[in-house]
Amino acid sequence: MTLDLFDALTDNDSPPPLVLGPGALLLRGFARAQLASLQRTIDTVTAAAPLRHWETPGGKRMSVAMTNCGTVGWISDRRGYRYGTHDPLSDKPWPAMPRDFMTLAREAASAAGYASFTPDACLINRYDADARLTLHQDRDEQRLEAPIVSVSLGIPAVFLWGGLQRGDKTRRVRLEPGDVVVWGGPSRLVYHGIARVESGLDADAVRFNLTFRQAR
Ligand code: MD3
Ligand code: FE
Repeated sequence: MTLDLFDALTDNDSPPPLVLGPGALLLRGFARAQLASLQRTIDTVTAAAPLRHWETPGGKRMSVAMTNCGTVGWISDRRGYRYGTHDPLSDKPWPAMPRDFMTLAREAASAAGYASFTPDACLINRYDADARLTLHQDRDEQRLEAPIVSVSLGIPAVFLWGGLQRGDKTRRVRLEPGDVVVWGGPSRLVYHGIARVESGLDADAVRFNLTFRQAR
């Protein structure tokens, strides 16, 4: 990627490029028309499987509130990170993947060149003004050949995009509501995180992020 391309990417006034990095495609505004209906679907899922702050294996409370839908969901506790079929809070299966979620994830993957994406898990993240997600890799999934599709809603965030080693230089990319990013191929295992959300003057404003994964 050239410096010019990166400058264009981070400049709100210029038309966005599609290629973020090898295998990583930013579909700016891809979900913009569906933001209100997606939020209603999130509210339905979180009524059945409430957002909660997982404990890390090291015993820290995550600042991001999380829940899942799909046949499996991502879980963290003192025993580690893993995917499981049931919500540990209720011992019930995670809510099924809503049809509008599945359709959006498949259309975005297809637009990015991944023809047969079939996510079995959707992780729902909620960020309040103080929430952060430290630099990490997503490697708890058994299907690393499948991409991850992420959808941003609510207030914007500063996304950290690193390399394949934790110490690699990170770049900052502003993710806005309606932005969809597809991360596959050589970018599937890049280190990434959320530096902060842009709450501005509204301390109660929140950001939601959906990540669609093929975990099993
Ligand atoms: C790049 N979520 O849930 S989405 C996560 O905004 C996570 O909530 C962030 O990182 C969020 O694990 C970032 C963008 C994203 C998601 C997965 C990736 C970028 C990725 C996997 C590999 C590479
Ligand atoms: Fe991640």
